[in-house]
Amino acid sequence: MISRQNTMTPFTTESLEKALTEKLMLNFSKTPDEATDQEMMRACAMVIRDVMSLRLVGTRKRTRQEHRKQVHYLSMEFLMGRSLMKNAYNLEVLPQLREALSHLGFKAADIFEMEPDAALGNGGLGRLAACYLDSMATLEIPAAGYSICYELGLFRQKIIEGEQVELPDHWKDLGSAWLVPKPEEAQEVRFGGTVREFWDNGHLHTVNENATTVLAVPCDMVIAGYGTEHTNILRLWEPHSTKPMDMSLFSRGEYLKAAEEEAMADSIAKVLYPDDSHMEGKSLRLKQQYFFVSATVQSITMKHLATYGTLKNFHEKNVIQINDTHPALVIPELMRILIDDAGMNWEEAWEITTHAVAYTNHTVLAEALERWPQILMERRLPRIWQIILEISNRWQRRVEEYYHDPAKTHHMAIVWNGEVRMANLCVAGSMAVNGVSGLHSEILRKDLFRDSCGMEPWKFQNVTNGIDHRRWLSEINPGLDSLIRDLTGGSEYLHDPLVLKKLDDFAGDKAVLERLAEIKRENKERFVKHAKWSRDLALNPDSIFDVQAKRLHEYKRQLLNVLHIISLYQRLRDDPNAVVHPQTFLFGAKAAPGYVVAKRIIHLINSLADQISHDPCCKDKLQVVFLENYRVSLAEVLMPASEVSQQISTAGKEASGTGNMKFMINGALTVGTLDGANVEMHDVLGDENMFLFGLHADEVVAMKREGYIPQRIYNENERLRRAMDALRAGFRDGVSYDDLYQRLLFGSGGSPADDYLLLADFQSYCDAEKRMVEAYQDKELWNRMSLHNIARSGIFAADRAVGEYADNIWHVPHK
Ligand code: 26Q
Repeated sequence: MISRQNTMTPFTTESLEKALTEKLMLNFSKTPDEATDQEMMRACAMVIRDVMSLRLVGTRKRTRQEHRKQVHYLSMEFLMGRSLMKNAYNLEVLPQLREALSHLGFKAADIFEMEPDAALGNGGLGRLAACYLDSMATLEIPAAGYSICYELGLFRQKIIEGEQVELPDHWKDLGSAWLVPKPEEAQEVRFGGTVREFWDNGHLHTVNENATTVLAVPCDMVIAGYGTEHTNILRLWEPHSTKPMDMSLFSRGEYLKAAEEEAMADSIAKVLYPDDSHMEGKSLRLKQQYFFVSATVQSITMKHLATYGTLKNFHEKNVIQINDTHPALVIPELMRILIDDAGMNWEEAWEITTHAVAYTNHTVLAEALERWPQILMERRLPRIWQIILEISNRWQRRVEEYYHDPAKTHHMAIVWNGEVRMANLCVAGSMAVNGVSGLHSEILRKDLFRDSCGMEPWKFQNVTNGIDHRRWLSEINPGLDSLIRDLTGGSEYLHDPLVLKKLDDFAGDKAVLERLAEIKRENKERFVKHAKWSRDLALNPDSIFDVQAKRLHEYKRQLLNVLHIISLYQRLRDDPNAVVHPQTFLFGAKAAPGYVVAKRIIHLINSLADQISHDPCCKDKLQVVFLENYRVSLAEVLMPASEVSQQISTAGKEASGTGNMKFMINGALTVGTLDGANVEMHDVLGDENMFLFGLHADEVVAMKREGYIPQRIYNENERLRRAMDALRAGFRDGVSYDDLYQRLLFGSGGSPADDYLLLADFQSYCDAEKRMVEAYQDKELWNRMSLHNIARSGIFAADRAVGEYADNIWHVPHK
């Protein structure tokens, strides 16, 4: 029995049992034997939250007293997943919680399973923000995350007759257990109306009249660090209409205004936009952005004023990190507050703003870069529009004076052709601009932002992404965690992920390699059980678990994976000995609801899965599985069970990737291109510990420049041609995929033929897959490679990445 109690562990099993029992009685008037799993989950959340809230008081007090600089991390997305196990882990009470629950007649696993994922994000960018919250708290950085309290998280995906169907995700029903509303800290956000300027006392004043006001009420989620009492918050803004609708108001104008405000408040936080690769200039999205940005900047500046009595030192005590351009309106909003509310002049306000804001870019895909119609800005945010225009004009003058080159003026412009280019606004208004992997940052410097970089080279930095290794290894893979503790002499790696390097010393130790294999086997069996229980799938644990789990996008090339599987299937039909080791290909992917091609690819994967599962010649040799509703909690069972990680994007397109790191740290081997952070994985692993293939980023550019003709490859490569022809004909369900075939060979819908060079990389990919299967035959070799992957994954910890932000961009001290 665990009954240790010190300052770090706030509970013994007994005290936790008592606290849970009390919570159940106080809140639900039930004893533990009367309570449902749901009620118990709520009680757990409340008890854990109480401890964290108490710690928050201490952290706040210290931050204020010591006048410490604060980090404000603004993101439209925080893909938090579940919190109960994570919080119990960070408070170091997870074993006590499991035991207490069992004493009270509950199964801990069932209670954890009750919790819905907080899916307030699409994918990589949102999950990154969540991992960084954990590291900022653990590194004892005074920080807060800010976003929107969406009513519905990312859609739930159902596969019906092979196709994706989207269902609403009502995460708040239980997920709200972690939220604490703070109505007394509400802020008013104004939309529309007109701007009136007037002189008073020799000062020009600006007021926004007849605006529609929405009240922003914070709902705070407490974030506890690991092994520290330091605690931060994630502040999610919830829109409310300013006043309750007054039916007795007969003044017509007032009545309609009230109705308008109510409608606006109701719509703003309804849904998270489910598209992570295509920018659409939707008015509601712009309202969402300004809503959370304005509330955040008002709340930060107000608190700063309360402590320091002035905003003149704002940039010395605050840094605002923006997660891509989505919160870019912080720049004009901070300018507005400094000028209109604090009475500063332009130069002074600009100096403060451009020393307080830092921008992280997450994509170079042209279609994903935010550009907003000027007309929308003018109407919805008239004062912000004026400020953007002034920023744009001044920036343009600087560029002209520096370059005297109209081409560069055009390229670097903020307002151009009736549009506001948010990336250029961010570059102009930030003190630092960073990419998220070495290659990506280089592409930003040399390509996307080359002219800005020529003028202000000091702004451009790299911070390679990282993942929360406590969640993505220790918490979800207890077998591996215990092996690491045994081999490295304790839990030091949890605070210092580079300690994992010690595992390299055991590369020649057969017993260690065998234990590693046993752990993987157990995790595979756990996943098989989970798949059986949750989806009634029958998986073969003796097969290679080969996984591609990520959002569905053409640049990520799930279709290349499919073409290879089709080809393998054809070989198997020709020759029953063609498959040397049984293989299971697992896919997890959501497609943006409006992305027709991505949805077709999901359908194709399901058609192929169906074909293979009905063909007796594939039995115990080949299986394809589409995992429905891929999300954080599913990734948590999938990663530890994975053996092969597919990271096969067209080189130059994937900014970093973070799934690649989660697979690596769980001992899966990567089949991948030299793209994003794969490049840095290759730097530490070498050719011998991963399966590289395909064109390099510069070769991709050159091939496109010289005129890429996929039909040539189709004509010359018989293996490819057969696979493509099968795609065109379709499978036993009778669905033809001629559209995808045409898109690859001739282009469609305005896209050039094979825009992502699948055909160019096909043969090289097949060769890499072959090398992978050969390596798998040599158990010892495979296990050693797997060990090296885990050993060298330490640099991909979020603690390292956040440490770099703190040192090089935020200039704040950390543990
Ligand atoms: C923009 C405008 C309008 C509507 C939606 C959007 C939007 C929303 C989400 C655009 C992009 C996103 C998300 C992008 C994203 O997740 N990018 C990924 O970020 C990861 C973290 O840095 C990287 O590892 C991935 O390579 C990158 O694709």
